[in-house]
Amino acid sequence: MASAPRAPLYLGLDLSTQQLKAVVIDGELRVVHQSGVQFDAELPEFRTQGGVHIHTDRLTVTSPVLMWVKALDLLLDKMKRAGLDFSRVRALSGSGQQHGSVFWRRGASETLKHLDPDQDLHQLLQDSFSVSDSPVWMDSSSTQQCEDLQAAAGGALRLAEITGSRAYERFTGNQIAKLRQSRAEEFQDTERISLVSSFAASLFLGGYAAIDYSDGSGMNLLDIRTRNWSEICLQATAPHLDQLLGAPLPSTSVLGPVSSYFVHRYGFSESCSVVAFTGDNPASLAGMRLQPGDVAVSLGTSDTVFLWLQQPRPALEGHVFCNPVEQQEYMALLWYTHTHTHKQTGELSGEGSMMSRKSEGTRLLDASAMLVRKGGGARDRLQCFRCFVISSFKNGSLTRERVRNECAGASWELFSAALRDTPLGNHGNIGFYFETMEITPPVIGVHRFDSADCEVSSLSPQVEVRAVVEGQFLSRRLHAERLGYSIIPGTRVLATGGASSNKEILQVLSDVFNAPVYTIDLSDSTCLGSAYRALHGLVAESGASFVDVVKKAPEPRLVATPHPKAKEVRRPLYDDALLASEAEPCSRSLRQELHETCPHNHRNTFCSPAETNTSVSGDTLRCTTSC
Ligand code: XUL
Repeated sequence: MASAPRAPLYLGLDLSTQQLKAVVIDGELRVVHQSGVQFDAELPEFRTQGGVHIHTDRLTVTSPVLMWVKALDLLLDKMKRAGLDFSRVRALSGSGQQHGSVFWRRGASETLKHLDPDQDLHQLLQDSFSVSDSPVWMDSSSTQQCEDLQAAAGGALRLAEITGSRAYERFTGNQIAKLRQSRAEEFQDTERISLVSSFAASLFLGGYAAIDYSDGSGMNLLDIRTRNWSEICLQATAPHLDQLLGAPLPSTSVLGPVSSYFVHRYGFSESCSVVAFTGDNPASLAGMRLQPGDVAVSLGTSDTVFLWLQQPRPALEGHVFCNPVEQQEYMALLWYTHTHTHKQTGELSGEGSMMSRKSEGTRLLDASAMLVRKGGGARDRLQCFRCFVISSFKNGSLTRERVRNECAGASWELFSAALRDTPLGNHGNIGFYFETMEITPPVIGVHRFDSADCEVSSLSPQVEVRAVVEGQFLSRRLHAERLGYSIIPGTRVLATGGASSNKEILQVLSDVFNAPVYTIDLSDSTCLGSAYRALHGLVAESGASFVDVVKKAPEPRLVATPHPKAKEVRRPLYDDALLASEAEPCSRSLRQELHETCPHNHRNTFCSPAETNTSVSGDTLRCTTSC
């Protein structure tokens, strides 16, 4: 049933790595409009690949901030041409790729306040950024800053206790520290630092938007208990940083009405509310409406696995994020089990022995219990605690696309046909495809193995297609299991993101997880989650819960059930090799050095107990390739 002509609408946006998208829903939660702008194809003047520039060091990854602004001009023009009546939009919210940062030049806040509706935003804002190339989540160039921050905070664990995560290169605080050191002049000229999400919200507000707690948890700067910037982290990162960041706010906050620029240029109502924008992963959680026992797999530029666990199993990798929809909850709890020991901090004794790893796990469990205890008995809270676990994988859709281009004539139809024509288990052929430094696990390398578990340099095109998809999903499943995922009656795998519209890929997902796979009608839960959050933001202050507000949303659709033989397909080689690759107690910087100094000149190397030893900075590292 179509909505009444004047019925209110809610707009959700997502500024992701490769595109800017919008979804509009009505009060019945029906999708009434969708639009998008692809950066590479529709804004070729910025010369991005997959929406980013990868610099010559292969570690620095940025996106032109003006490309994002111009994409918003294009998107709103498209929506207007498609006949969307902006005056009906009661509230809008959005999300951005997590961790990325925008540096506003001195004077930009004045410019934002007085935007001339006769001009495009990208013209008006062309001089408003002190740094034109924004660091994004794919960047892994701030290892030194990570080590410095951990040392200042009293170690990786202490930092995790404060901010929810040990130091990660892509996390914004470490990117800010790197920029302050390497581009002092631009840094001096900076008036405000936004996340990608709060940057997009600022455009709509006509003023600087607050960073929300949930996206703010991905910066290594927010104290997730006090929900304020951590003094220790601020000081270790940059002087007067709190002034550059502004005060963080709950993710459900209404930030204010839309700026008069949008009222005059596009016909928005003056009373349209801007609800705080958040990160793409928190927004996706909102869009998928995860339930206990579910595992959600987002198949986008990065692949992300979200879990809702009643009892998290301690592991050594992870992020705790504040919950984006329920103010009193934490969204993500991810434990880490492998030791990124930074020797300077003297954090682990016993050189990563099983004992020391076990005790680190226990300490993390204690830290979590401390978080959980807030406001109630630990046991009770632990049981009702909304424990979302997130693992991020950098080698997602870009890797699948590369294999599609090389092995399936750049056609998704041929890619799907290859999956149909090859059996589950791929006759024992398998591959690891970590083309860029992975996040989980932090390794790099492409390795293919035949049915005799011998490393081979190539596989036939059809077999390669299945190898990449099975390999990726086995890795996702393995990490999910290590975090406590197990199939229980009623377990659902919820798939979202671009590749979730491909039936054959979802069949492999179902077979590998040995559980039924469901999708929501829209392949993109992030935008939908933003539209839901816009609606919820209007009533959150009065105490309405998110679950109640979205209960009318359509149920996910069953799209694949596991093959009866799925249970029998086991990949011990894959599991062993991946677990072994993570057991090595060496720091990421050493891994990178290894990459450069492998005596056998291998292009693709990663740490693992294998035959060959090589010595870097006094630490024993190993090259996995059979030399
Ligand atoms: C999450 C992460 C990625 C980005 C992708 O920590 O780095 O999932 O959010 O946009």
